[in-house]
Amino acid sequence: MCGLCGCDHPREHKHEHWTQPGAAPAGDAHEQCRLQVELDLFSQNNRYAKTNRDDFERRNLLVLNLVSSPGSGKTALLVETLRQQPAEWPVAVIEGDQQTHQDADRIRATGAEAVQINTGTLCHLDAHMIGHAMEQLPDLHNGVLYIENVGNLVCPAGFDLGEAAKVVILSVTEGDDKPLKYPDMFHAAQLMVLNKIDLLPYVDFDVTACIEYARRINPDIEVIQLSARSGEGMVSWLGWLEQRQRGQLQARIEQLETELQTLKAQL
Ligand SMILES: Nc1nc2c(ncn2[C@@H]2O[C@H](COP(=O)(O)OP(=O)(O)OP(=O)(O)O)[C@@H](O)[C@H]2O)c(=O)[nH]1
Ligand SMILES: [Mg+2]
Repeated sequence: MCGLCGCDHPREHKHEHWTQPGAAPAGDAHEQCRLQVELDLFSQNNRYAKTNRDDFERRNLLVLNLVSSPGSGKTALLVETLRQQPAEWPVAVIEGDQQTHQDADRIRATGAEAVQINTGTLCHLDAHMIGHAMEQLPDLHNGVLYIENVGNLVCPAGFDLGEAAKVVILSVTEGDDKPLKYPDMFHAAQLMVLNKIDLLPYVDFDVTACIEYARRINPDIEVIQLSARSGEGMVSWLGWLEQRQRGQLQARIEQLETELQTLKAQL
């Protein structure tokens, strides 16, 4: 049995391709096995994501998956959002980090409910983890669920959690070329938040170029510039959140009206 992927292929098959991507000859048994494991992983995740999405729709929850490299300001943005957003919005946060409960503690300090997921060696949240985290949260309806993913600009791009949108946060200290270097994430996101704009006078960051790079990857990506520290631009972000909630509510109303018509037709 193969000790790497657990398949039944004989041990003598070579595994160079695991440490040297692309080195495996086409059709290699273990390469096929690895691809199958990946396919199974994604299709299983997609099944859990669909269950989550159905649940979120039923509760009329706007669910946002905040993704970025470590330290871009995801938690800072969430803390500021929770302080400034209308008090009547029901809200909860799922925090993903490899280790520690620090971010969930920062969220709870605002008075909001938060669940911390520690992923250990994993570099991303997956849909199954979100389903379990939901069981630990109060029964939330007609509000917003923020998911702060593990700080990583690569892996979280490939995992659907059942969210309505991925929001990629890029801080101006990271360099304006990131959309080109990590295209999957910017392709998957519906909104790019450019954070830490209070630091623009001190860093070599070309905002126009960055937005052009992001739209080269994803022509439809929306952009909001803000500073979670100074509060500049927060109005645009809160407006975007409100608009998304209204859109979601409208879609839910239309869905219920269609279901009602179907039921009436059966009378
Ligand atoms: N100057 C400035 N600093 C900021 C801003 N937003 C966040 N920071 C700082 O950036 C650092 C990282 O912020 P976090 O909110 O912890 O970043 P994060 O993305 O949640 O980090 P991870 O959870 O570790 O991935 C902290 O020291 C924040 O105070 C901002 O708009 N301006
Ligand atoms: Mg954080």
